[in-house]
Amino acid sequence: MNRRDFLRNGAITLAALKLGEVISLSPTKLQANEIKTFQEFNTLAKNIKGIEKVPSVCLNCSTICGMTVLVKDGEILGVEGNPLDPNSEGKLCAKAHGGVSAINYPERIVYPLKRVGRRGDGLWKRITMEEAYDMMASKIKKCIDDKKPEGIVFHGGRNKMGDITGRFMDAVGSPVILNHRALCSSNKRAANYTTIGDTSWETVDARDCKYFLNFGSNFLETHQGGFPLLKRFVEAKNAGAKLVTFDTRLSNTAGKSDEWLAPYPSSEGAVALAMANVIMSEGLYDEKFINEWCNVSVDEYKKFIAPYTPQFAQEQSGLDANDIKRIAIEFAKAAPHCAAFTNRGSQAHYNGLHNDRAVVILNAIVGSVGRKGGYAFGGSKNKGNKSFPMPLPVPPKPSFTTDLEDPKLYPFANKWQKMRVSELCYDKIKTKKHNIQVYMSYTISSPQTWPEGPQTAVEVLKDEKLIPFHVCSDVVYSEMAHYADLILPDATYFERYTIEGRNAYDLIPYFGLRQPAVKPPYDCENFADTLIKVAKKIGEPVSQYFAFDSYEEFIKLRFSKLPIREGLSGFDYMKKYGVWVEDKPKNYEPYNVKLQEKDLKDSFVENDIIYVNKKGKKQAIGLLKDGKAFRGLKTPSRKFEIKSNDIITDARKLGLDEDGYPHFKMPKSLKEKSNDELVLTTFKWNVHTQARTAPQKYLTEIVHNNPIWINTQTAKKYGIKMGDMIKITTYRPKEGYKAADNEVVGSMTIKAFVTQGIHPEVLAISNSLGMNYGGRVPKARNGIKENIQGYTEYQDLDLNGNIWWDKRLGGSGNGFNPNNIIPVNPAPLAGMQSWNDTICKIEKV
Ligand SMILES: Nc1nc2c(c(=O)[nH]1)N[C@H]1C(S)=C(S)[C@@H](COP(=O)(O)OP(=O)(O)OC[C@H]3O[C@@H](n4cnc5c(=O)[nH]c(N)nc54)[C@H](O)[C@@H]3O)O[C@H]1N2
Ligand SMILES: Nc1nc2c(c(=O)[nH]1)N[C@H]1C(S)=C(S)[C@@H](COP(=O)(O)OP(=O)(O)OC[C@H]3O[C@@H](n4cnc5c(=O)[nH]c(N)nc54)[C@H](O)[C@@H]3O)O[C@H]1N2
Ligand code: SF4
Ligand SMILES: [Mo]
Repeated sequence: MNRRDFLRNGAITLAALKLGEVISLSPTKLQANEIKTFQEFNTLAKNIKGIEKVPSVCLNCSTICGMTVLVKDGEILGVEGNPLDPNSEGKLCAKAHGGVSAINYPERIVYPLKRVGRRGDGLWKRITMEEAYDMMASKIKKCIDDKKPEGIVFHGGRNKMGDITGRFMDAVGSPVILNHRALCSSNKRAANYTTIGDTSWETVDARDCKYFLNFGSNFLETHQGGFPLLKRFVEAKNAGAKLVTFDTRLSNTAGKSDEWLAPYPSSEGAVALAMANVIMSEGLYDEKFINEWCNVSVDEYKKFIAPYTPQFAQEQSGLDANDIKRIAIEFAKAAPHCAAFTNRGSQAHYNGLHNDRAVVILNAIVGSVGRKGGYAFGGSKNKGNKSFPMPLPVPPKPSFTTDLEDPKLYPFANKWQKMRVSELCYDKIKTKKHNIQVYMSYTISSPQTWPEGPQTAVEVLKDEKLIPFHVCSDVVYSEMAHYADLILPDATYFERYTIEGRNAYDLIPYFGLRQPAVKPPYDCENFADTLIKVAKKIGEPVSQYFAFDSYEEFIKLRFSKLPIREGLSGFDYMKKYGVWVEDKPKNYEPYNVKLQEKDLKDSFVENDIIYVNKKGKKQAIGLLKDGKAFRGLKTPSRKFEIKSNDIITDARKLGLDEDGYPHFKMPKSLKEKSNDELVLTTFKWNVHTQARTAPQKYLTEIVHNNPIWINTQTAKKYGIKMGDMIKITTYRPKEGYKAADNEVVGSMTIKAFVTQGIHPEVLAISNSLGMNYGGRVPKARNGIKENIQGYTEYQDLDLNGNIWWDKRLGGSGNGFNPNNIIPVNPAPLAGMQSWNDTICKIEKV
C-alpha cells in the first residue's frame, strides 16, 4: 500500500488506527466530509440492575469532590456524589456529570502516536507502547549519561500526581519541574504565606459565618473548593448571613450577593486598607487578638493605616467612601463570625500580593482568624511523607537549581515549596540559556492557557532546536499534543489512581482516593504507570527507585501506615469508601495550642520564639506567651504578620522599596490609563474548566461562545450594539517585565455582549474556548465518523450533525481564545501573571 492509502482522515478515526499507519491530525485535514442531522440517541441502559458503585474523586476541576461512579458491564453510566466526602457532602456540579463524556469521546487519544513530518504539521504514526517507552527512556538516559540531567524538563498542570512525577524527576536528577502556579494563584498564596504562614486556600468556616466579604472570588461558579464553600454558604445565607462582593463584573456570585460593588481593577487593596482604617478609628478592632497574636502593635498599625482613608479608596476605586465605611463597620460588628477573602479578581494584578494581604489582615484586626464562623485555615491532611510514607529507597533531591524553575527575579515563587514561575518559561527557553533535551508535558496546555500562549508558547514548542524532544501525555489531541513528537494516551480520571486531599471545609482533616472505575481502553495507560515502566527501561541508577510493578502498588505502599479500620487495611478501606476522615475535633485556632513536653525537646528560645535545630537549620516551632509555650502561626515570628520581614529581605535583593506593610500602589498602566483606553479582564465559566472541558459535549453545548462583556454606556459611546464585532487592541504594561509605552501586543475581533453588569472602564472575556484542536466538539464542527468494524462504542451520533452551534449551520462557532492578546505580565516578588491589568483600545468593526 502506498502512503496515501495509509493516510487516514483526521482524529475521527483515531480508535481505528492500525499499527504503523499514518494519520493526519492537521486542522485542514480534520474537516468533516458531510453534515448530517442527528438521528439516534445513545440512551443509558434502562435496566439499572447490576450496577456497581465505585467510590472515587472527580477531577473535572481542582475542587476534587468525592463521587460514586456507576458502572455496568464495564461501562460507566454516570456519576453521583459520594455522601461520605466531608467537603462536597454527596453533591456534584454540572461539570462532574459532563466529564463522563470524555471516556468514550471518539476523538480521544487511544494509541501512542509518533510524529512523522515536521513538528506541528499534524502527521502521526501509530506505534506500540513498548516503542514509546524505549523512545522516552533512551532520550532521558542520554541526558543522564551526558551528566546533563537538567536537560530533562517536566511541565505539569492540574493532575495531582506529584508523588510519582516528582519521584521520577528526582530519580533522573533534574530539578526542572515547571507548573502553572504563576498563572493561577501565586500572589494569593504568597499573601497567605506572609500573613498566616499557610499557603493553601483559606477555609471560611461558612456554616457559622454571618458576614462574607468577598474581594474578587466567584465562589458560586469557580474557586478552588468553591463547591463545598457554595453549599455551606447557601445554608448560612438561608440563616441570614450577608454577602458583599467586589467584582468588576456581575458574576453569578455578585448577582447572588446582598451588595455588589464594581471597583476599578487593582484598587481592591485600597478598599481593604480603607476598611481597616475605619475599623481602627472607630475602635472596632480586637485589641486582645492584635496584642497577643499579631506582630505589630495597635499603635503601629494605626500609624501605617492613617493615610488610607475611605476618601483615598474612593479616589482609587471609584466606589463611594460612605459605602466603604458602612461595610467596614458592618463587617467588624459581625466579628468573629465574619471572613474577608479573595481570589483571582484581587490577586491577579501587578499589585495583587499587597491587595490580598490587605484583605487577609482585615480578619486579624477584627479577630476572626481561626475562629468559629471566621477566617479559618489549616484543616488539611498532610499528604507528606509522615502520613503517607514514600516507598523506599527514596531518590535524593537534586542538589542544584536552574534559573528556569527557580528564577532569581521572583524569589517568592519558590519560597515555601516549589511553586515555580513558569509563565515566563517559554521566553526564557527562547534565550537558549537553558539547554533542553527532553520536554515532558502532562495536563497542561500552554498554547491555550498561557498569556501570549498562541504566539510565544507555540513558537518555542514548534522549534526543534529549542526543544529537541517533546513527549505529551493527554486524553485528546490538544493544543499541546499538536506540538509534540510523541503523544502518550493517558487514562482519564475515571480510570486511574491518585491520593487526593485539600483544605477541609469542616476543619477536620480528610483525604480521598481516586480509583479506576473501569480499565483504560485500547493502549491508554495512567501516565504514572508509563513513568514506572520508562524508569525500569532507563535502568540504574534510576530503576532502583521504581521497584514496584504499578502505580496501584505504589499507592498501596503509601497507605501502609494507615491503621486498620473495620478490619480492613488502609488500601482496602479506601477502595471501599473512597474517603478517610480523621477522628479529630474541628481545627479552630490552630495557633492557640499549648506545646507539649515532647514538642519542646532540644528546643531553645530567642526573643520569645521557640526554635529547634532540624537538619542543621534553625526552625521556629512556637512562641512564648506569658511564659507559656504555644504553637502560634507558621510564620517566622509565629505570629500573624501584618508586617512581613520576608518581604523586606527579598525586596531588598531586587532593589525594591518595601517596608513590610501592604502599601497600596496602583499599577502604572492603570494609573495612567487615558479616556480612550479600557482595562481588559478575564474570568472562568461555571461549566468549563481551563483547557480541559471544551471537548466534553454536554458542557460545551451549554457554553460554546464567549463574547466580550462591555458596559452599556461605554458601548453607546463607541456605537456598539449587542452582537456587533469589536476590534480589541492590547498594549504592554508600563512597568515590570517587557515594560513599554504604547507597544501593541495584538489585536482580535470579538463579538460584543453589551450589559450593565460590568464596570464602564472594563472589558471581560472568559477563557476555555476558541480551540484549534481537540476534535469535533471544541472546534464546533459536525461530521461523520467513519464506520469501522469493531469500534462501535466510539461512535457518537451527536457529533455527526447535532453540534448546532457549528458556524456552517449558522451557529456561533467555538468562541475565542483571549490569550492571543493578553500580555505576559508577572507581578513583583511572586511572579503572578497580572491577568486583569491589560490596557486596550477598541473600535467597532
Ligand atoms: N485568559 C485566561 N487564561 C487563563 C486563566 C483565565 O482565567 N483566563 N486561568 C489560568 C489558570 S487559574 C490556570 S490554573 C491555568 C490552567 O492551565 P492548564 O494547566 O494549561 O489547563 P488545564 O485545563 O489544567 O490542562 C489542560 C490540558 O490537560 C489535558 N487533560 C485533561 N485531562 C487530562 C488527563 O486526564 N490526562 C492528561 N494527560 N491530560 C489531560 C487537556 O486535554 C489539556 O491539554 O490557566 C490559566 N489561563
Ligand atoms: N467552573 C470552574 N471552576 C474552577 C475553574 C474553572 O476553570 N472552572 N478553575 C479552578 C482554578 S484553576 C482556579 S485558579 C479557580 C479560580 O477561581 P476564581 O478566582 O473565583 O475565578 P476567576 O473567574 O478567575 O476570577 C474570579 C472573578 O474575578 C473577577 N475579576 C476580574 N478582574 C477583576 C478585578 O480587576 N477586580 C475584581 N474585584 N474582580 C475582578 C471576574 O469577573 C471573576 O468573576 O477556580 C477553580 N475552579
Ligand atoms: S466542583 Fe469540580 S471536582 Fe467538584 S464536582 Fe464539580 S467539576 Fe467535579
Ligand atoms: Mo488556577
